[in-house]
Amino acid sequence: MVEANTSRRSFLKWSAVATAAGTVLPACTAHTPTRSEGSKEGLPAPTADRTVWSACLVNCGSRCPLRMQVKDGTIVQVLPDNTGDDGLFTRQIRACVRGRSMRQRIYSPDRIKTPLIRVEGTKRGAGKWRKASWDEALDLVVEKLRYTYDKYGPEAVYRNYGSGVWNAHVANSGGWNRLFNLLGGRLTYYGNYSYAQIATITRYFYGSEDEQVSNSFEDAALHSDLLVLWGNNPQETRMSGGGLVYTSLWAKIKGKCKIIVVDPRYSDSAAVLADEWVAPRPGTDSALIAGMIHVMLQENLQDQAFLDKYCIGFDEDHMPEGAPKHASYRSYIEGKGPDGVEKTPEWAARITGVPADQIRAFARQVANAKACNISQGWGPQRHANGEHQALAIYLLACVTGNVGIPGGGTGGREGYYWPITEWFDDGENPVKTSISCFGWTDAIDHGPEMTATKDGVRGADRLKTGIKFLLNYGSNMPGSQHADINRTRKILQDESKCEFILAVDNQMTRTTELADVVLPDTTQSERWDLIPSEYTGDMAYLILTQKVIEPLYESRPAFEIVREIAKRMGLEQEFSEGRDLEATVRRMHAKTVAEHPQFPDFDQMLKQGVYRYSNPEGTTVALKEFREDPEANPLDTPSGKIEIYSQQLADMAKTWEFPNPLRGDQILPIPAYQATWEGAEEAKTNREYPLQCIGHHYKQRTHSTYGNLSWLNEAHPQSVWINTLDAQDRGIKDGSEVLIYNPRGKVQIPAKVTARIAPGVISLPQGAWTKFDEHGVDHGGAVNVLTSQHPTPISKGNGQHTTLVQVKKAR
Ligand SMILES: Nc1nc2c(c(=O)[nH]1)N[C@H]1C(S)=C(S)[C@@H](COP(=O)(O)OP(=O)(O)OC[C@H]3O[C@@H](n4cnc5c(=O)[nH]c(N)nc54)[C@H](O)[C@@H]3O)O[C@H]1N2
Ligand SMILES: Nc1nc2c(c(=O)[nH]1)N[C@H]1C(S)=C(S)[C@@H](COP(=O)(O)OP(=O)(O)OC[C@H]3O[C@@H](n4cnc5c(=O)[nH]c(N)nc54)[C@H](O)[C@@H]3O)O[C@H]1N2
Ligand code: SF4
Ligand SMILES: [Mo]
Repeated sequence: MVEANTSRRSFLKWSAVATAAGTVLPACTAHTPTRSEGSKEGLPAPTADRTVWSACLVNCGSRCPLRMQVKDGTIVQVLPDNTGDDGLFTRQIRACVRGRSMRQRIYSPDRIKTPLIRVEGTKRGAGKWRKASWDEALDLVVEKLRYTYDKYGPEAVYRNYGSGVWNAHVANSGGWNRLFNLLGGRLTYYGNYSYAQIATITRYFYGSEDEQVSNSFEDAALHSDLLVLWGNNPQETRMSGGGLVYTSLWAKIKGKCKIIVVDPRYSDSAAVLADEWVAPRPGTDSALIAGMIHVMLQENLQDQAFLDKYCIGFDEDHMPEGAPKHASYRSYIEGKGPDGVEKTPEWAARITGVPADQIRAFARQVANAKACNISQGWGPQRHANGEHQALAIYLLACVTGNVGIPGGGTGGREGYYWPITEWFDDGENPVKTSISCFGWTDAIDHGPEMTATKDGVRGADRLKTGIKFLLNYGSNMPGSQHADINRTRKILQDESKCEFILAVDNQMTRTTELADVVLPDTTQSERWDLIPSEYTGDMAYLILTQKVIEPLYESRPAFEIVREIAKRMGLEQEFSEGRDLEATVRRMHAKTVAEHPQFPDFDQMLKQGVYRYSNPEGTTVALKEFREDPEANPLDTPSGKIEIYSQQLADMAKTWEFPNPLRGDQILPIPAYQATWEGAEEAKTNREYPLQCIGHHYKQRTHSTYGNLSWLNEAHPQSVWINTLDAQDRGIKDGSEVLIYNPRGKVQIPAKVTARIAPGVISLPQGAWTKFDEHGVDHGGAVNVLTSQHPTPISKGNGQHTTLVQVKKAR
């Protein structure tokens, strides 16, 4: 926490704001709304003098416009979008409970008020700061940048993964990427924490460099008779009214499809949308699918014509040249492969916990549907065997011939129409070496030991140097979101490893606490930007966000911070071409309009705030061309077909190294089930840590963002979901304080005892802020105190839903 750093001027400014916020609080929480003119919400009329468009732009997969009510330079109320309607392609982009709490984030006591420098001689994370002037702080950053480039070269400079300002046209990079590129480049990362496993593995199956999305929910609503939400929870993870919370509900209410949810947790999507719930143990979906395909083969329900024409590797008659005998997927199912085990529903039931009869019934429903959209979320692939979990779900869509037809899908995530607006130009990074986004703590700890075939270094055989200059901008990785927080903190506290850490945020977080210098960014309401939609299905939009209020305290928009650094390094003209942030935003908008004249001009956007447009093709039907003519439109795989057996993966299995392999560290050429370290099967035999712990994405926060607000803590408290039977065994009652622990850490938090989670599984919603006591026990409920940094085998990504723990009543 920052104390004693606030200057008198900013203190006075702060008290004024606090008082203003204090006086208006009741307006927001009042329970006596009267329907008033100008307010569609039925809220009390705002006592504001102006309404200005802003937005919530956190990385929740959507973006929501906000209509800020401003009085005397203070935001007194936050209202959602009031344009659009309830049409499938013209929907209102209503903010969720988080965006509507924006005012509490803007005026939070955790706001960073001035630049801060860690007090010399104190440890990183000790929380001892001295207030610095902008000049002093920026000079220090410039000195450290020069030193790092001179002494270690550009590969030692790293901007950490961070999604706090995701996808804003300017704030997304904040100008940092452009600056680094002008300075000679930086070590980059590939992949992301969201879907590293599926993004990497897809190229071997469908041949695309990213995940292969499925048909959109709009398409499902109009054309499917069965929608399977497979580890996919749109009601909680896509909460914008402009996005999938709405289109999935539309599919339920107005569509003709039945909905099945496959999730170890009875999620909000299961509660709101599902006709049926299938609850496999985490990390066992590929076994469930093997059991289902066994049923289909026994009953001849597979779409053999599709498999023969569009795929290789399903059976022995369609294998690539040189593949060994009995290596096809069908041989694996029939027990003719190397393991000799037939994948009957009973076999699958023992691994997954799903009863064999339910597996049979589920298989028949999927196979007999005329058009079934299997829509895969990213929960299943955020596991130790995530790559093959994702492949197996793709496979089910292929075996049932649903790929490329209206109402069907690829087995990937629901499709979308990507916004077409202009992006800030980052320039080109001269450094071609990259690491997996999950590999940065290793690159700090032992960078030069990291190689291509062992650690997935790309663009070079090995790293030349470790990371020496770390930027955390809009990122809460070090303190909250990366795995194994205790290990991460320890690595960062060793100043001989990473020599300089810069954090740029607007809240004092568990990450900024670990930095050497902290710079105060503004919130979105204190700066200009263009914000596109993201995963919103077939309707896209653009929001012009304005500087609603003056930057609080001494904060500055990141873009202006970077411009100052560029100036000190003699690069201002190259960096900004003489434009400030507002001018940069205006220019980008002008470029968008020049390319797409249908977009309203800037003055019109100032008035209307948000501009909607939709997919010119109607709804997204993924791989339609391939389905129509696979010869003319081959996939980018070696065979041009869907590769259920991948020779490339078989070859990688021979060359990639796993020096200290854990169970599951292997590369398989087919989407077979792999038991893993800390997986479902290990849970059954591990007496010390017998519970599987996942950490779902939760309504209270977007990751850690919004996690420090009392309104949201009250609306959606942090607690650990535990099954009634597991709780009974341990004498735990609903609301009891429990200790969750494993060798990596300890968390103490109230229990939510519920039948809404499968026995043997707990879920501690990810993203909570740690609150360590003097014994190192976290009372905030941060799941990453427990998770492992061990990377997944192929993408070297984050299997953060794979963790074994024990739970007991806390004394
Ligand atoms: N165990 C576990 N861990 C996970 C996951 C999981 O499922 N389980 N999920 C992973 C996933 S999918 C992701 S995407 C990552 C997300 O991890 P992060 O990208 O680190 O996301 P946040 O925790 O929201 O942190 C974003 C930071 O940006 C800051 N911020 C917000 N607005 C601004 C701004 O305007 N300017 C600046 N400078 N900063 C701002 C916020 O205050 C916050 O500190 O977490 C990953 N971690
Ligand atoms: N409210 C809110 N919304 C968010 C975010 C947030 O933090 N809060 N984060 C955003 C971001 S960056 C991302 S990447 C997405 C994440 O979106 P997802 O990755 O899809 O979200 P998760 O909650 O990790 O997983 C989805 C569901 O999968 C289940 N699950 C976990 N393991 C398994 C498994 O092995 N098999 C099956 N079948 N199901 C499993 C979980 O219980 C959960 O209900 O959400 C985005 N939206
Ligand atoms: S968190 Fe996402 S859904 Fe909620 S208001 Fe913000 S952008 Fe919209
Ligand atoms: Mo994510």
